[in-house]
Order: sequence, then C-alpha cells, then structure tokens
Amino acid sequence: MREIEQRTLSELGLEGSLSGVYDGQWRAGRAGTVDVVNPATGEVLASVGLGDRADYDACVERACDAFRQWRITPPPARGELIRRLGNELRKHKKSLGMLVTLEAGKIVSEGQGEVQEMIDMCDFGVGLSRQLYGLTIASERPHHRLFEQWHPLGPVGIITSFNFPVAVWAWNSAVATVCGDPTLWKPSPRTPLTAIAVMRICEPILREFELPGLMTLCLAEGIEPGGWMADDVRLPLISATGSCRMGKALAPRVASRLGRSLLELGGNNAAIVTESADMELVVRAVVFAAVGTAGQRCTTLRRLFVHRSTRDALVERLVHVYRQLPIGDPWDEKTLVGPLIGEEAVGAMERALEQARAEGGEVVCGGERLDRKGYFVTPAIVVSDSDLPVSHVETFAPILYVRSYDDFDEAIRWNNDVPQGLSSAVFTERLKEAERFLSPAGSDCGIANVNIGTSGAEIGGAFGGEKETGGGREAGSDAWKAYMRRQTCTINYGSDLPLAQGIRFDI
Ligand code: UN1
Repeated sequence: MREIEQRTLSELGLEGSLSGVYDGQWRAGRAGTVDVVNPATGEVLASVGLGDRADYDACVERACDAFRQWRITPPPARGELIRRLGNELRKHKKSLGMLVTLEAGKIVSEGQGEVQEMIDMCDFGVGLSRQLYGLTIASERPHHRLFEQWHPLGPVGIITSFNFPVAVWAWNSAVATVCGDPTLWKPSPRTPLTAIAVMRICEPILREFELPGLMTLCLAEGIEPGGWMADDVRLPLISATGSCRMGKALAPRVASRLGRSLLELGGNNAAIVTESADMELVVRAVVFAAVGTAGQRCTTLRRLFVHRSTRDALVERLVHVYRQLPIGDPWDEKTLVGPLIGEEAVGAMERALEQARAEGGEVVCGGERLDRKGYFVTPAIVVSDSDLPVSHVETFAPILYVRSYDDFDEAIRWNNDVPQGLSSAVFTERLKEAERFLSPAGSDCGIANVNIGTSGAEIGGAFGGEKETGGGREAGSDAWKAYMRRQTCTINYGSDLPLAQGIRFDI
C-alpha cells in the first residue's frame, strides 16, 4: 500500500481488526469477514467483520431504545446534533473524501464532492429541523380547528450502494435524524471502510447526546440481511438504493407487512441534443455525465439522441475528447476517469459492447481494458441508426449509446422508452422545445434538466425517479415527509358537537 493510502486509513482510525457492526458500541461481527479491495490496484485494503442475525437484532433494539427518547426531543435540538455532525464532517472532509477515493476508486475531486454533499445535507437538515410544518385547514364546523402535524416514524433501515458510499447515507440520515428517527445502516460490502469511518465520526457526538443507538451500522453480505430488514416490523421505513432487481425483491416483502419503502433504483438516462443546442456546452455536459465516476452513477448519461443534422459532428468531437481523457490512478489530480469497482463490472461492460455490436451498433471508441492492475477501461461510444435492445438495459459502466433523430417528439418518446425513469436532459436554445420536454407529455423522469447533463444534482431538490427507478424521493424539498407520520387533528373549542357532512345524530 502506498504511503498516502496508509495515511488515509490511519487518519480515520481504520487499522487493525475492524468490525462493521456498531450498535452504540463496536461489536465483534460474528458472520465472518469481507475483504475490501482497492479497485485501482486489486489489492486487499482490510478485512472487516460482518454482522449476523444477532448483531443485526442488537442494532435494531438499540435503535428502538433511542427512538423512545429521540421522538420527544424537540426538532431544533435534534438539528443541533446534525449541526455538530456537519461541523465534524467539515473537519474530516479531506481524509474522508480520500477514503472514498481509496475504497470506491472515485477521482479526488469527486471523493471530496461526495463529502461536501454530506455537509450540504447536514446544513439542510439543520434548517429543516426548524420547519417540518403541517397545514391548518379550514374546518367546516363552527368553533373547530383542523390541522395536521408530523411526528417521528420510528427506526429507519438504510441500504446504500458502493457508488455513493457515504452521501446517500447522509441524504437519509440527516433528514431522518431531524425527523426524530434513529437509523440502521447496511452499507455495501464493497465499501465498508467509509461507513465505519462515518460512524467513528458520529460516535463522540452520539455519546455526548447520550443516545449511542441513534445511528447504528450493520455490515452484512448476501441477499438475506436485506430480507431481515424488509420483514422487520420494527423498521417502519426501508430506504434502499441499488439495482432494480434488489428493489423488486425488497419492495413486495416490505409491502406484505404494510411497511413503507423508499426506493432509488436503476437509471437509464438520456439526453436530447437539438439542432439549436450550444455545442460547446453539450460536449462538456455530455462528457461529465457519461464518463464521470467512470459511468457508475445512477444518473450517468447512457443514451444520447442527436438531431440528424449535427450527429456526425458531435460524435467526432466526443471521440476526440474521449481519446484524450486522462484515465488511471484516481489519486492523481489530473485523472478524470478512475477504475470500475471490480472485475464483474469490467465483464459486464465487455458483454454489453459485444451485444451492441451483434445488434448492429458500431463501437466508435473505447471499451478496452487497460493493461495494468485494477479495473480500468476506456469509456466507450456506440453509434447506431436503429434502436439497440442492449441500450434499454442499465450497464453500470461508461458506455454511451448515440442515435440520430429527425423529429423532436420521436426523441422524447425514445427518452421515455426504457423501464427506468430517473434522469433526463435536453440541450436546446429554443424555449418551445425546452418547455415541451418539461411538459406532462415530455420526459417521464424524476429529474428533467435543460442545458445541463443528467448527473450532478444538488441536494436541495428531491432526488429520485419513476417506473423501475422505484418512485422514491430523497434529500431536499419535502422528501422529509417519507420519514414522518402525518397526524390530522381536529379541536373543538365550542360547546356544541356539530357533525361533519351535516349529519344529525341527536340523542
Ligand atoms: C447515485 O448515483 O446513486 O445527481 C446518486 C447525482 C448525484 C447523486 C447520484 N448527486 O449524480
């Protein structure tokens, strides 16, 4: 291991034997260990202890204990905890961001950006803690007040994925905490070190608030632990980020106990480039959205529909940029494309490109594996004149499928013609096209951008998508409502008992 990598681990206390289970105290983790691999070298960074069913139950129990106290803590006082967390994250931004680089292979700037996203979420949470407002509604009865209020829901199960190993936890936790809900985090087994580091940052704050079980962590491997959470009535809400396959397995189980799930699943995002688009801007936006995070964001741009008159020129420019992309060591400040997360991701990309060729697509650049340790590939562009079935499937790798269109409405139809519905974009200088894209007959996605790529959303908006993306909304706007229960209240301050709907029931 290089010195910088070693230092990153030791700055966050990640040396020696590590456990992925924290229920207020670090438990041994009794289900064996998982090796954490550096995707840039293939080297094992650490072995981390996994939780078994008893470890999991201990976490849930501690979370339930914490809930009894936390739900009656005034929301602004809850916000104070999140303010402290935000301050600590500011102090640890550099080292935690570097750990994201080490463990997830994100380039330095994106690793730092991910921690910034956590800090932004904390700021948002602090403000939210003085809001959480309900409505007062006009009552039809004299001397009555009708209003709604929002109460804490209970412990929330959070399942996160490797590609945003800490930000997505913060989307959920910063909001859940101010809403009065303890959290139980099941991180991806590929990125447990960042999760442990986050819990270490939280630990002294939780202790100070005398609520060690308010934020718990249970690292676990395989399908079953997700099932424990799905079936667990003690967790009224399961917020899960991951594949559509995972969501389809999880959601019916949560629903069968009438629990709530908040899903953020796959994306297969498209952008439409019209005749009038500003091509300088298009090139920059498309490259960031298609190759940023090595194509491993759920918001990654995967499909590009370009007006026939400009397609060849745009493809030529994109290929030119792609050929010069600095690919390699994510620690190098000049690198723009780091590694894929693992061997299977490289295999999946190779298979998708093979299928694209078989379906008549032309791979005009990229798709090669770099001859070095780690899981590096060159981002690929596939051009076709027809609809490639492979482009309807989300491959978590940097492949951009380009197709030309003649009619704008046809391009909107293609945008919507995939099972997923996360993010979308149009590049145009024409107001009418922009507005049509954003109209009810336009993009069917949860995110629709104009002259911006599909990725890189701010936390202030609600994040999520439709169809097989799962329908959940996380982070900003009123996403907090999913973490609370709504109570509708009516107060009679008169001496009569008038009934609604004019019903008479005189006794
Ligand atoms: C994800 O890939 O799961 O909008 C989340 C974005 C980021 C979040 C991506 N802020 O690209």
